[in-house]
Amino acid sequence: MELTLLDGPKGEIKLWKNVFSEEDLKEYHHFFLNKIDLYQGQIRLFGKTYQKPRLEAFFHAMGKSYTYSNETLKAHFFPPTLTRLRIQIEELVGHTFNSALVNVYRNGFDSNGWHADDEKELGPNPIIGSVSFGSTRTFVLKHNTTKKTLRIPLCDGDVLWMGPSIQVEWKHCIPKQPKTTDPRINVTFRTLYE
Ligand SMILES: O=C(O)CCC(=O)C(=O)O
Repeated sequence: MELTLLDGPKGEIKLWKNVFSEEDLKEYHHFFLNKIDLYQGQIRLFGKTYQKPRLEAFFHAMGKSYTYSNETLKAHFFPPTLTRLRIQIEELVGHTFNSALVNVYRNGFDSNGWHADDEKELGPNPIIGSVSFGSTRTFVLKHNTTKKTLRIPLCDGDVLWMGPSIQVEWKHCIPKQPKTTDPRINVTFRTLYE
């Protein structure tokens, strides 16, 4: 396991590589691709409704739903495997979370457009713990005013921590990567407040 502090946003991005054992990786892949109810949500753009280019599921410790991209995601309670992953991530990054958004990118044609995780339920300075499994995809961050851009390849078993200024000062996205044929799973652990 290694920790890389990325140059840039005040050391507020940390990346851990090779966090999981082979058995954990196998278990988490199987769990997220086969054992949870994935849902294809909708997004409204310029007055038209489209299917989101990825599958999602949302989990909250108290079953509290989450409104994101103008859509309310129904919450599931944490199943034991996801609780185990949450505790692993909390111990690694030193922060506790009460919810998790799972995104499954079925192949390189799935994507996630420019946004910040800045919904008001996340509080003024959200801290995010993001875990990736499966295909490597590039996570792109762009600063809101300087337009400085960081490209971070997120590989199987990587954990990315985004500190309190990131959702305020930067936007991020996962662009399409058409040569990628295999799925990628991303789990962002978050803290939702009342
Ligand atoms: O897939 C990723 O790495 C990012 C997911 C994301 O941007 C989000 O859940 O808000």
